[in-house]
Amino acid sequence: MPEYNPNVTTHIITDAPEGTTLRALGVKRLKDIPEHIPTLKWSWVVSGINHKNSLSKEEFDARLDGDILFLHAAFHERMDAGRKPQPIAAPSFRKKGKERAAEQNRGDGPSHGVASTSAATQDVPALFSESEGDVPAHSSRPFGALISPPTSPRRSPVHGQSSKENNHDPLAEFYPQAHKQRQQEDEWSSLGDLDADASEDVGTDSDAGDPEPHPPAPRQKRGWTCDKKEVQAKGDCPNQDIIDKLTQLMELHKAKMGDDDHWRAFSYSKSIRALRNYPRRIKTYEEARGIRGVGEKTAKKIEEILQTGDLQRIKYEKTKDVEVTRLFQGIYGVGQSIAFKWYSAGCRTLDDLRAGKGGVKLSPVQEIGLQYYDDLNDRMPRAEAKAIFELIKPIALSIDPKLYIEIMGSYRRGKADCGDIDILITRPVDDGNTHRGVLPCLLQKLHAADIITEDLALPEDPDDLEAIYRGLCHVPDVKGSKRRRIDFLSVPWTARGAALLYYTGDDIFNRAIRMKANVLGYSLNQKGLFGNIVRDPRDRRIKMNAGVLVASETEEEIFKILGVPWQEPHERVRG
Ligand code: DCT
Ligand code: MG
Repeated sequence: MPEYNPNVTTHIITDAPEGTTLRALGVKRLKDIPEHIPTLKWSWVVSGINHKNSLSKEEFDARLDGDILFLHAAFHERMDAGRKPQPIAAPSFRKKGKERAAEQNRGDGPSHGVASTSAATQDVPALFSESEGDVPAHSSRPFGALISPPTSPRRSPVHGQSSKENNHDPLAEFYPQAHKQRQQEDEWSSLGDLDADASEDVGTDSDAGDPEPHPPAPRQKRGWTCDKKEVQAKGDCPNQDIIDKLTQLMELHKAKMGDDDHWRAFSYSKSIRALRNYPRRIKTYEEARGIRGVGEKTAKKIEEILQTGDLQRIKYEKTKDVEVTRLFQGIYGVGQSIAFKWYSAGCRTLDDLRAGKGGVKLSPVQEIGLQYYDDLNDRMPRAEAKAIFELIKPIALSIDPKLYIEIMGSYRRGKADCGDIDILITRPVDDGNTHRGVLPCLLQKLHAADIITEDLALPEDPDDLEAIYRGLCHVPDVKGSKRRRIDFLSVPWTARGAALLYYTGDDIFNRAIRMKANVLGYSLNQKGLFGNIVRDPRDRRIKMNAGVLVASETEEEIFKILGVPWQEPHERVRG
């Protein structure tokens, strides 16, 4: 949430000391926080990530609802907070009160429920998740259920118009929230494979844990990232050298699992964001200190960079564990905690892993990742992606000439190099047929043609119209051709526009357009734009198909309804 609002907030997540937390919330004492809102440590969130798959539904619900909250209480004084029912009349469902609170807030702005002073989940639409909206493949969203967009579409004054046609952008006030979401997701992604017990109580004043030096500034009227075609080029920032050094330091902390590394990385990301928006070259410590989001310790580091052009702390933090775990995280399917596990088992090199040193055992997918380590850490030239796609397309059309097969991702955005090949498969249904069964047949033919070489993830039900396949491919009959990542995405014909939009990206553009959709009362995901969003009363998750489908067939109609000016794929570059 951009601001703490006790009428809407369901949980407060903080790993910061009491003073910092109170400042972030804008309250004087812990007592000022209502008893129905628990104040929890990050470990509560992580406990859900770690155990989601192994817990029974009851156990998992208990983690969400009260019973074990005290274990993760951020402050002793608030141990029991949240374990008593809310003081809002809620005759039929325990959770109804929160829903009602969200409804009450609906007229004022976005109704997200988790307030966080460090890092918490944000509203990330599910990515081809189960019908109840599970953890998306591209991002981590363990407790997305706690966060709800409004349940009915609120028409904006600019509904259906481009913001260019209407000079006033009524959504500009939510722009800072878009930045926060990205920042918090970045924090999540640093957890990598998500089995890490990465969170610790870092209740001490950390090196970089700067409290906000000033009260929140008035909201800036800037508009939505997705609405603007021009984006400030990286090189245009007058403080880029400072940002680069602080980014290095942030990445080093992200790669560590020390008590307060997570918090430090978060703090640096906040300062970096503030510096990106600062229009002038910083000249002094005082000037740096005066920027909202830059605290005392970061300002001192900025001063050091200004005076020496360097930051000693980077050398200090560049330790063996960081180096090794980074190396291990380059293996497909390996995140931070697995990398640390292997490091702790005594492995220091890829050869150590190959030899199974310290009893380390890799999964079949990690084995493939290790075998093609260099290939998979390399981006392919655009021409290679094109060549592979041009081999695949005729094979697909030989199965069914009416098939629609399109390459998406960075290739469709016109990028000169691609990390992988993202392919959409669907088929018009006007003749009464569908593409059911095409994907398994195509995969089998691509294996036979030596284009697909290894499978990484097969669809649960390959005959489903909606399925994802992940694997490796290469250009056959070319000596030394590298292994490349390839994804196939099969979707129903009616969902092709939403799928194209999502898988074309880029991710920043996607995030911005989804947030804009949420604020307008819709939910946008790779299946479509939905209105009248309803949540499952049992677990508060948004039912994927529970809303009313408003648009999904073409990208154009989705843009139009959301009031986003049409942009060609190559114009959707925001990252
Ligand atoms: N996507 C997203 N959010 C993410 C990751 C991906 O919305 N966190 C969307 C946008 C791009 C699309 O999915 C395909 O994902 P990738 O293949 O990972 O990204 P890409 O833009 O194609 O970049 P790359 O060249 O690295 O593959
Ligand atoms: Mg891609």
